[in-house]
Amino acid sequence: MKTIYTDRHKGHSGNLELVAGAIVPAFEMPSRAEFILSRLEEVKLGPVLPPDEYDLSTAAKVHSKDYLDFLPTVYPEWKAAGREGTALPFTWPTRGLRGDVVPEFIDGKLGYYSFDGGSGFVEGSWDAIKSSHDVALTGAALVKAGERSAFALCRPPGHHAGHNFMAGYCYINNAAVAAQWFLDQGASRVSILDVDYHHGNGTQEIFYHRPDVQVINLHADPMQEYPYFLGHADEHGAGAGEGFNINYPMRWGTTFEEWGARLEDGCRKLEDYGPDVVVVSLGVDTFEKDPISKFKLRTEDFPRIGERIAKLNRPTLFVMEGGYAVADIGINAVGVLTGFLGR
Ligand code: Q9C
Ligand code: ZN
Repeated sequence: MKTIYTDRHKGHSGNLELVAGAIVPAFEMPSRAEFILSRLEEVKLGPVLPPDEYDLSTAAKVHSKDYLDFLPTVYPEWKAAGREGTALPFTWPTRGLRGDVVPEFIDGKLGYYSFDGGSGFVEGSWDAIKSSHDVALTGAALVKAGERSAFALCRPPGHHAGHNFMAGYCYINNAAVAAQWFLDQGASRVSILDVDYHHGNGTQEIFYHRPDVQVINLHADPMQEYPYFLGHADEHGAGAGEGFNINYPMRWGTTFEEWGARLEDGCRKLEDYGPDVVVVSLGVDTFEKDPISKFKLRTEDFPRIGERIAKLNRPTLFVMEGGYAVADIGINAVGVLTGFLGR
């Protein structure tokens, strides 16, 4: 399996996030991608290729133009305001407030275009965000060109980013952009299978009214876990998208016994849908030792995930999402991929 990777993610470092009553170093850090890269080299997964440059025309079909215009301006405007360190929002347009007027000043814009205080910016963030988008599309192009599978080693991740907001370490929704690109290249149906611990609220929101992308999410119950405000079992899609969104919320403490049964159910629904291509939002924060998560998957469970996905027998693009147990992230993420390859 070919991997797409670039060092350009490394400038997105030293970020802070707002969590549990404190501003702390972000759990989403450069070493995550480096551990995955060294593990896949260790097991000789396959060639590692740099991304090609893509314009944002496909991204503009899943994100709003004003949001995409905003992202590269964040850090320059932050500095112009005399600030340094991490650009973070601290106020948000909640229920009953004006959601139709974009503020002029950077603090207002950060709040307008975000869902939480988990998607900070530093000097190199935009370049990393753009490169992560390019990594996903380059992986998609390999699959379109006939590869059975490819691994987009994206950083930062994407599945919490919605049509016009960043959230949870995510800015551009890489998996959503890749799915849209497959459709634009002639696919009639794409399935996104999101196995990250957290619900992929951004992906769900983007495709909720559409029948051409089936979105299947296995995740921690939003009654207990971030992102809290989306991801319940009764969210089936709406309008033309009715029936094409499927959620499997699970309680804290869930083990592979239950998780694997939900994966089996989701895979059957995917087979019924019959997509031309599968995009896997690959998070490994379901791991028992993940520092921000509360599922109990073990290292030996991850290859089983890959094996089941391989049985779908569709062209498959893996897009990296979460996973914060840095010492084990390489073994677990690459474990899914070697499981998929049957070795
Ligand atoms: N103690 C992804 O996995 N913060 N994003 C939760 C942390 C948000 C995770 C509290 C977690 C976002 C891509
Ligand atoms: Zn996650």
